Amino acid sequence: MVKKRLVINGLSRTLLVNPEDSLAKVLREQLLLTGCKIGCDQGQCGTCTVIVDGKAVRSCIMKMGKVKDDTVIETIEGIGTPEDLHPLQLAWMGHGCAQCGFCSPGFIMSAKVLLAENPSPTREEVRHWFQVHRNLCRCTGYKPLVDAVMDAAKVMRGEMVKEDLIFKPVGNKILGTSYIRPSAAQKVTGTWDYGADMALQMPANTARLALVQADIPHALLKGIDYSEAEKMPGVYKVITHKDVKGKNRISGLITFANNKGDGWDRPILCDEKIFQIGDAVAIVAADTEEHAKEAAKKVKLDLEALPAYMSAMEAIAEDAIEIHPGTPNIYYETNCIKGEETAPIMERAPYVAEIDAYSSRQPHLHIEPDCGLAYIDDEGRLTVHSKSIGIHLHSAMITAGIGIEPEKFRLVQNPAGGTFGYKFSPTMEALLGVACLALDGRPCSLVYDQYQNITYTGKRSPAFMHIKMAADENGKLLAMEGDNYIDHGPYSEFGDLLTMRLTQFTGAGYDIRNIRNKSQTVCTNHAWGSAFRGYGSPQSFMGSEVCMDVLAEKMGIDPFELRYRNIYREGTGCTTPTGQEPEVYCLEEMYDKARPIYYEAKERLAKMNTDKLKYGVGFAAGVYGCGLDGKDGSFANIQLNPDGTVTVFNSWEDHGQGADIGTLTMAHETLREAGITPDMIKLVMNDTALTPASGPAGGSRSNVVTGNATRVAAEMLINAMRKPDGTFRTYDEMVAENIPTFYEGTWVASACTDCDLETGQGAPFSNYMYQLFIPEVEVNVETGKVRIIRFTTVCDFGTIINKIVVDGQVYGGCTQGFGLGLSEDFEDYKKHTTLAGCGIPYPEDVPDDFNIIYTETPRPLGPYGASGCGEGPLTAGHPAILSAIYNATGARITEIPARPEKVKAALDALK
Ligand code: MCN
Ligand code: FES
Ligand code: FES
Repeated sequence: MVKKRLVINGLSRTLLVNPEDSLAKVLREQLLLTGCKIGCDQGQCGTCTVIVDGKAVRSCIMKMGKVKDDTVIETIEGIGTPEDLHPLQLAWMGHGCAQCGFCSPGFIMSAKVLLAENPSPTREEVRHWFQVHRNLCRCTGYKPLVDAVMDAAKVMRGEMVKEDLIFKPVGNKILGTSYIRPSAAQKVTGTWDYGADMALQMPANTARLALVQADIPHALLKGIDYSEAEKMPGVYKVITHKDVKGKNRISGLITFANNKGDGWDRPILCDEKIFQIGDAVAIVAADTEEHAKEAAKKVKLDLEALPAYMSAMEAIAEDAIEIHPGTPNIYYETNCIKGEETAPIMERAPYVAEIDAYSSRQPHLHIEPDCGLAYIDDEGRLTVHSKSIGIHLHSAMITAGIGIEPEKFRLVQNPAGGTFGYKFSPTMEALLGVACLALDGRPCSLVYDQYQNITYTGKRSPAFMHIKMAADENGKLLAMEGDNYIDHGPYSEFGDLLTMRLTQFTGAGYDIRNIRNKSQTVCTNHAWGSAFRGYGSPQSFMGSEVCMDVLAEKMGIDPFELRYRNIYREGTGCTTPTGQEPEVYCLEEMYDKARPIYYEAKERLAKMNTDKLKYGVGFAAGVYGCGLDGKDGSFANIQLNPDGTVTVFNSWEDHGQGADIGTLTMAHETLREAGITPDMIKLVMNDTALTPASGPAGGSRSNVVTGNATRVAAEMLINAMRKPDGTFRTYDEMVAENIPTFYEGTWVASACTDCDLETGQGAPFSNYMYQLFIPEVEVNVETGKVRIIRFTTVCDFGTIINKIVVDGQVYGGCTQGFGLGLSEDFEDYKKHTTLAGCGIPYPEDVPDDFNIIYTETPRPLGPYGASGCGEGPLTAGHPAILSAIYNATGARITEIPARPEKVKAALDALK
């Protein structure tokens, strides 16, 4: 131990510290200054940035031994108060920069130093500053952050007043405006406590957990020896499958009856077999995290290695053994069978294109590592807090496995630092539940490090797409065929649903009357497949959008033109691939807006080419459905309080997208009729003990489905409050007249139908979102490096509920599409284990010239005309980038990510 005298947020403090500990650890664990967040703990993400003697420092890599006495340290907690926020904090709120908010404190501290050194930076200088300080954001695409710094700088130079940083509503209306989300102030002050922060606030007897994980992908588990581990310092218990009181399985909830598995394929703690690297075999519970981790290293596993199938093609080979004995490795097949037989059409058609394409195992790269905690609550319920984005769904998936009655189980969502869908899979929840019961109810916490977070959370399932399309002389699409495989990893959860998305979205956006498209789900030993923003559509469009480009090339027409000739148009009888009538016809207007931008870029870029640098523009279109298939529904409750305020209860889980502002706005738009203002609406969200089953926040369904349920609840209350003369009753008047003050709103997509299991035909979604992507790229032909220099997107999400939220969804989602197209992957268990190693885009990888154009076609079944928006931006940006690379160089790439070596190889092949 050493004694240090430090000046922290203006006050002198004497601390006793371990010189080997990082500054971040001391700030967080000794001083509970948890605004300093740990994303990577290895200097790659900047979430831990604090100011040390005037410099922006990543405190996770600064050892206390190096921090001298009298060092002046500033953290986010020291730069503003709720009444007097720093201009950067206000600007962060005003520009919607705090989506999940996990990166916000680090960015703000970093920017504060920048503005101290350079009060008038250019946008490029801001971007470069964040780049060299390794500030990462996974949600915002960076542009709003640069906007915020530029505005804060103006305020600090006296050119703008603080008040103008925040949107203020005119009158009592917030729908369609940039009203600030309720959680914004906590996020920018570092007081929005994520799971790892809450874990630090737990009582002294809390058990800290560490996992014993498999280091090979496929094996028989013949024994677990934890005799040495048990004797290690601080250890309370080593928990194995023998301690699990229930079935020890997570149910994958088979969605479709023709699935060959039963969904009970995933152990909570491995008992007979290891199915993938990282599988949890035991949990060590100890007094500190360090003790738990040290002891975990002492657990010895007796494993008999089995052949490992690391891709779909390996797992379907004839000699491959069944990964789950009794269930074939290909366990699900879906077919899109629409219109006439396609083979004769293909034969006759003047133009046919056929491609093989590969869509990669994209990692989610949420910056907050997975984490959670468990305890027994005051009503004796096993209570788990986690990042779950489906609290009721997950309860149903794990209670039997843990061995607890559903009514004795409570799941609460913590503030989440981004999930992008991986939290559709309930792993952490089941491990915590098992541990808490095995420890006789002792509270416990489990926090992954970034390595575990990357290697042991679900991934986007790779797809091998084989697509064939035919057109007539005029470029009218005649037919489409497909034969595709999804590599879903070892666990079946939602694998059938994902594969069904290939039936629903391959070829979507175009009037194709005849389709035969077969897709199969394959069990492998690589990372398990979980939901990821866009869910099935990036794979689908990697097939059909790339094929459209090749078809246009065969016909000698522009790919934009081929698409335009085939889009959904009213009165033509066109339908989606599943035979559903589009709910609106907005594509023509969107293409009309895109056309001049695309052609202007094409002409301009062609003139910019040099020997070394080639320029091109690409185009692709994406469509996505809002909802779970068929008659998706949701619940939301509302209550009028004695003081005239209103409380809304729902389980619209928040990844960071803005469930809070969504709920507030949906309720307010109706309640405002009675003079209720936004500050009179309280939100109670995401706790199975308190909030109704609104369904998971996946499939971009919440704005439509839970938004509608919230609207309906508000309408029920307003109708009850309305007096015959048109004025509204107060709470006291309601009580006096015996009128209930609590209402349960519900909404169901009643016009929808499930897709037929034989043909895939049906009307699965009440609403769709539509988006066009126009990237402009620069390709260095010497290195193969591709840079996106400008990006335009045209979107239709129906009525916009909150403008900065939707802008933020588009910037962030498209940026993930850039990563998908160019850099991100999780394939190699040695290389792809850090945020940087997985290819996450840093600020300078994303263009600042990033433009969003909206058309707002009201949706008949959307709340106030709104559709969803979360997933549209990650549908088809990547084929658009490949199309731009082709336009620039003539090299056709059909596998992502198009990393430099792949582009270089394609360029060399041209020669
Ligand atoms: N919205 C709006 N107007 C519209 C449509 C949507 O203002 N016309 C707002 C909604 O109120 C909501 C947000 O946009 O705040 C997204 O709405 P919606 O598309 O309904 O999606 P969900 O709320 O169901 O959120 C889930 C969706 C998915 S599936 C993933 S994955 C995802 C995403 O949203 N993960 C995210 N966005 C994310 N954003 C962040 N920052 N972090 C994630 O992990
Ligand atoms: Fe410190 Fe990532 S840089 S936590
Ligand atoms: Fe930046 Fe979520 S807001 S990581």
